[in-house]
Amino acid sequence: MMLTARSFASARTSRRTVCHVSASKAKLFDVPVSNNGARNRFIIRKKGLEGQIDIVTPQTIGGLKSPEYLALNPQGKMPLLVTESGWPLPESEVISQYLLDKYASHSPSLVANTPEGRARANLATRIHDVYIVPIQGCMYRTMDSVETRAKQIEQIAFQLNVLEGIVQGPFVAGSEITAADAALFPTFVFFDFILPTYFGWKDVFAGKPKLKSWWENMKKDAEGAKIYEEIRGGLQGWANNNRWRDQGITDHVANSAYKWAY
Ligand SMILES: N[C@@H](CCC(=O)N[C@@H](CS)C(=O)NCC(=O)O)C(=O)O
Repeated sequence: MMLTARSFASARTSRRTVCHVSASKAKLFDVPVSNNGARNRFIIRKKGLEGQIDIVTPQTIGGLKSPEYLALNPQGKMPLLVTESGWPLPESEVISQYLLDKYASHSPSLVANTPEGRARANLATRIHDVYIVPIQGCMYRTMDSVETRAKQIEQIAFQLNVLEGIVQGPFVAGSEITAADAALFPTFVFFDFILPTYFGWKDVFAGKPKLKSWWENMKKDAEGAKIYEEIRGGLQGWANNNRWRDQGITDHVANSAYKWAY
């Protein structure tokens, strides 16, 4: 994913942060449009951990592909948590689970209170991470093959139906918000913004009443609303820069030999 021009903190503030907090305050490297990192931002805010963890853009140390960042995360991806002891921990779901564990005494727990609830949350997160995240770029990245893009859009439609069968309501694992809601919701902001506008979908939630009701519940949540605004703001920035035209996506979707809308 491309870095958005918007950042959480001004470069000046962030440079200052990098200098003085390294030994005492953890840092999450992320940007507003990043759906994977949004699950960690959601947890940090829900648990009120802003005093313990700063959220800063990777640009503060030269960007995702800079030697400084790659030394911390060789994958060159965000999010990345650098703990208070200076340990770099990548991978958003691993970071989420670490935050739940490390800050278990900060409510809400964001963990379901039955084995079945926890399994349901883990299942939804796993479906999202294994079958959706690796292909989400088909919605907004340049791709050589129109056929591959079309197959991946079809796969997203399929996985939405799988998730409809998993979500319990009102939240993924039942009555309480868990880390699974934090993981899925940001990606649905992508679906909701991109699929109708650029791929001709009428309604991402058509025929999926459980997901529809969950989506509305999440948008009403204070932290959910904040994530919604952050990601939509980033996507709107991409739209304003004609991203979908310039990445050749509009041309792909104009090819009526393939199905794009579900
Ligand atoms: N499995 C990783 C995926 C991380 C990922 O793909 N992050 C995106 C932003 S949401 C990224 O850093 N993209 C930049 C790139 O790949 O160059 C996770 O869950 O943290």
